[in-house]
Amino acid sequence: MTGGADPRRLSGAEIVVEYLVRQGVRFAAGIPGHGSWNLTDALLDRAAEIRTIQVIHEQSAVHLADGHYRASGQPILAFTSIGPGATNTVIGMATAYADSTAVALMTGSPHTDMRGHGLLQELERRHVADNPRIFEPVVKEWWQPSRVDELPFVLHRAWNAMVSGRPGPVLLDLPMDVQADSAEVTLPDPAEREARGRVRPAADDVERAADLLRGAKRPVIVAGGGVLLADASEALTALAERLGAPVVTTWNGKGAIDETHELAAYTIGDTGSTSGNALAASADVLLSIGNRFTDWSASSWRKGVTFAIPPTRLVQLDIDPREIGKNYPVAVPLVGDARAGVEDLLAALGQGSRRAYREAKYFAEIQALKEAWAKQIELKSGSGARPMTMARAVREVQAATRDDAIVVTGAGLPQGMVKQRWVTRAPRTHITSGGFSTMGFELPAAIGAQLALPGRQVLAVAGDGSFLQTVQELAAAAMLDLPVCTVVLDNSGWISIKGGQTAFFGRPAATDFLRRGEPYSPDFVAIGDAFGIHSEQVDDPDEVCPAVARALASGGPSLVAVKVDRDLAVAGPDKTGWWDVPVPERHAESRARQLAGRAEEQHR
Ligand SMILES: Cc1ncc(C[n+]2csc(CCOP(=O)(O)OP(=O)(O)O)c2C)c(N)n1
Repeated sequence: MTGGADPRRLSGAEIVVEYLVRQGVRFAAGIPGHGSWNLTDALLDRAAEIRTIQVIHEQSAVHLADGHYRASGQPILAFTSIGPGATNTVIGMATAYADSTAVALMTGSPHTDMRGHGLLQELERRHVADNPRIFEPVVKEWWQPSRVDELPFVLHRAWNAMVSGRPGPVLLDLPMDVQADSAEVTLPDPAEREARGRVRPAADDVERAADLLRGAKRPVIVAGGGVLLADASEALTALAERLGAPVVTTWNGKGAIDETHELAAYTIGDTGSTSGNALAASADVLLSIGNRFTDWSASSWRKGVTFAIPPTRLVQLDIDPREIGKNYPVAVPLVGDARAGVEDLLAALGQGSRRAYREAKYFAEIQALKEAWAKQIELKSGSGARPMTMARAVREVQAATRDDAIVVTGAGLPQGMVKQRWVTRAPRTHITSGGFSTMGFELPAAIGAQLALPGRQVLAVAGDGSFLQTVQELAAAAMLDLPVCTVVLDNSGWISIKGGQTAFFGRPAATDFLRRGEPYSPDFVAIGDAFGIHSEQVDDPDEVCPAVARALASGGPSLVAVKVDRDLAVAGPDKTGWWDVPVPERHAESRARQLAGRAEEQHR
């Protein structure tokens, strides 16, 4: 990397671009406008280093950057004009914030000397140039410099905030005159500014945690998204083997361990696995890593369903001290990086015969629980019924892919189905908007993942409702000619919502897509054709794998629409835990169930 010793005269936009080049950023995704003309002009001069990617909606620019980061660990830039373009990104930033992923967003802002006058799309009635405050709850930091010579400082501060500790999105709201003005500046050398190294938990805490784990009869490891963010999978697997502990995963933790490993006990929570929940709930010592115990993962904290803490004793490892003890009492807190913490635990535990656990009764129990779960999922996943189950469709889609293929999900039944039934072999190959569960995330995030890893198979697996929220990005994929394959699991409606509403309220409401009383779907093949990409429709379960294989072999963007069963009995993932949904008294039975469950919840 080049140093910043010599002062140079650069415009604000050039400073931004030069800094990004020094950080190794390879892409800038967005939609230009008045507010970012200077930036896109400066990007033209550095096109060899940073490629500008056109999306069709600004939400997608942020999802694309997010997908790039989740797949590769490398942040890129998303950019917009001022006002509506900027505001269009809020859902993307919220998605990144919920899941602690690094996204750099630059939005345009009014000229500093015109602030407050209502220039362009300025929001100024409460405070001048107020647009960024819309983002306040969903960014780690936001900056709005007023002078060009502030930029070198602002850039390294913002970058550091984005990637250090618990990562998160940051916003640079850059006035148009600041983008245009020039100054003599010395650009920071990133190497001299970055918070390098991994934060290690306190040594005495590590010793106490190791003692607890050493003495455990039923240890369980819960891996959250923090394991993947810290690239801790290898160490985690070694620790699991050292302890003979099964590894269960949250939505974002899926992929922390190869799911074909004998100690992988799958996902937890309400649409997790029976093995994951049974083991986590009966652990004597639970080691949680980079996991924030959300309601989805913890079955709304109902005791004994996914967790029972106490009597389980909790060792909680997290980079963010604010997560420690938030939802459960902690026996040993470990504040630190997931990989450093796991490596330190391994060192403290010392040598032990790695695979001796196979002799233990506990191991036999783990295997029995895994087998029972495998048998259970076979019912829907192995079904030959027509219309096909979504579970079968997911199995057939995976059958057409390589082990290192990346699957991206966003919301609804496909998100839960993939979590529950896709066999994830490697870290960063299961990408989902876990915390925010954002409809429309799949395709743009898949484009970002594909840009990051061109040699990989990348599939966006979406429901029809979710896909239609960002369908326009087929144009982005087409212009880039990327081989992203979108699989639409089409059940003519928001069927996850219908299922939930029916289960909890006894009747569905405005969730089917109907036309003249019949289930309605647009012609997805015609949509693919209209965008000029390979597209197919499949109704027969035996045809899904060949169709996806053809789509992947087409070498360009593709769309495979799969008709799946709408019948609620088979439509979704298996319910494996508990989810607290408030219902009114007029739905007496359902309310009684909710109140009974609530009485056992442990979050207060
Ligand atoms: C942007 C956004 N809006 C609303 C929701 C609430 N929501 C979650 S799943 C879902 C329906 C998803 O429908 P579809 O993608 O067709 O999948 P299905 O569940 O029908 O299989 C909705 C409305 C959400 N998660 N994100």
